[in-house]
Amino acid sequence: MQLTVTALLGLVAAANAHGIVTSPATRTPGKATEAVCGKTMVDFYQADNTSYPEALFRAHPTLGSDYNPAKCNLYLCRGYQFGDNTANVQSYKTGDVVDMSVFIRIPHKGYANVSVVDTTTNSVIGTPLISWPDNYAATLNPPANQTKFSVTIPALGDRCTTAGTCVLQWYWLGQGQTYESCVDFTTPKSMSMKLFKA
Ligand SMILES: *[C@@H]1O[C@H](CO)[C@@H](O)[C@H](O)[C@H]1NC(C)=O
Ligand SMILES: *[C@@H]1O[C@H](CO)[C@@H](O)[C@H](O)[C@H]1NC(C)=O
Ligand SMILES: *[C@@H]1O[C@H](CO)[C@@H](O)[C@H](O)[C@H]1NC(C)=O
Ligand SMILES: [Cu+2]
Repeated sequence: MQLTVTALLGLVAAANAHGIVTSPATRTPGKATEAVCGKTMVDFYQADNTSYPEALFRAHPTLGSDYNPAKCNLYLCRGYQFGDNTANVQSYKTGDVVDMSVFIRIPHKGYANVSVVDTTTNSVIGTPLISWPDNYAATLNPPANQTKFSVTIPALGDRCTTAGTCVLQWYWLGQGQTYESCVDFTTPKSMSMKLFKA
């Protein structure tokens, strides 16, 4: 059987990549991501959405002039931009329990967590909502509670009222490979106390 070079590269990429959040819906790359991360990056993740930046750089040591590292942080939501994901914004409120599912294709013992991240500053708001300090995805069939779990939305004040600002980010670092998946969400604006006094 004849395999084209492209098909072979596809197989290698598929065999190399290991994880993604499958539910709730996570950011995917499109035109807005291409505008700041470049076409090579978008093609790479569209071919295998479980891949990771270390593999991207191994395959493409220089990403080309359409990659703008000042605007494309490959370690925040894999670099995927909100502009491609405006139709996938969840509405949560403090105390909501969010069920999450993760697909792990290949194990890599490491640590992982899910945090609320302010994407404008790439900073974690508060502390991780759940974390696995040292034994995440260590075996081919990891404990069910590493791939199906829930997190509770904390009090966020008014920091997450604008779509695109806040994500629930799943972050996994296993054997030098970093994986992120981001769920965009908003919480409602808190009512001003003045409303009650009037
Ligand atoms: C990832 O890619 C697979 C295969 O193309 C597709 O079935 C799946 O829906 C994608 N998942 C996400 C979260 O984009
Ligand atoms: C996850 O499940 C394992 C057993 O498979 C158990 O030992 C562990 O305590 C559970 N962890 C949590 C956080 O529930
Ligand atoms: C979450 O885990 C990643 C690695 O998996 C780590 O780099 C990061 O510091 C952790 N975040 C927090 C807030 O602990
Ligand atoms: Cu690996």
